[in-house]
Amino acid sequence: MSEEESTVIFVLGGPGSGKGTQCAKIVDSFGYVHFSAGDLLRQFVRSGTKEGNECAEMMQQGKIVPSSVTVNLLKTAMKESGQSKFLIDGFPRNLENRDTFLSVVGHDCTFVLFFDCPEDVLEKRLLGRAEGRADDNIETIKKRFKTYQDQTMPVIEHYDKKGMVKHVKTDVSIEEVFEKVSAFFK
Ligand code: UP5
Ligand code: MG
Repeated sequence: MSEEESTVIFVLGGPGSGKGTQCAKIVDSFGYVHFSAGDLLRQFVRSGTKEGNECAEMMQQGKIVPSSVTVNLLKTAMKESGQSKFLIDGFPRNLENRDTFLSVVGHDCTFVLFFDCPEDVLEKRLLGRAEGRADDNIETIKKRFKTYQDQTMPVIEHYDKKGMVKHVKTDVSIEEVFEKVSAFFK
C-alpha cells in the first residue's frame, strides 16, 4: 500500500447505528475494503494474550482501548490488504485516536460518514442482535452510549467544523439508509 495514495473514509455513529451493515453494502457496490476497529479488537481479544485480556475488560466497560493498540491493528490490516480505498468503521472514537492515526498513517480521512440515530432505536437493535457479543447487554450498552456522547461526538464536531461530515439519519430501513449513503460514493 502506498500510504500517500490511500483513500480513507471514517464511518462513525452510535452503537448499533448500522456501521457494519452499511459498510458491507458499500464494499459490494463501490469496491472499498472495510475494516471495523471493533472487529479487529475482538479478534485480538481471541488471541488470549495479557494485552488482549486487558482490552476485553475495557470493552466490557464500554471504554476506549489505547490508541496504540487500535492504530497498530488498523495499520497492519490496511498494509496487508494491499488495497488503497478503506472504510474504517467505528474509529476514531476520540480525538487522541484521531491524532495517533494521523501520525502513524500519515494523512487524514477524505470525509466522515456519520450515522445519526436516536438512542431508544439503538438500544432495541443491540438487544435484538443476538450475535453473542459480550458487550450487547443493557449494562454495557448504557456505558457505550455514554462513552460515545462524551468522547466520540467531539470527533464528529471536529470534522463538522471542517465541513468534512456526511450526515445520514439511520432510523429508517437498511435500504433507505443505503440509498442516501450511495449518493456520497457515486
Ligand atoms: N440494523 C442495522 N441497520 C438497521 C436499520 N436501518 N434498520 C433496522 N435494523 C438495522 O447493526 C446493529 C443491528 O441493527 C444489527 O442487528 C443490524 O441488522 C440492525 P450494525 O450494522 O451491527 O451496527 P454498528 O453500528 O456496526 O453497531 P456496533 O455494535 O458494531 O457498534 P459499536 O460502535 O458499539 O461497536 P464496535 O464494534 O465499533 O466497538 C465495540 C467496542 O470496541 C467499543 O465499545 C470499544 O470498547 C471498543 N473499541 C475501541 O476501544 N476502539 C475503537 O477504535 C473501536 C472499538
Ligand atoms: Mg459494528
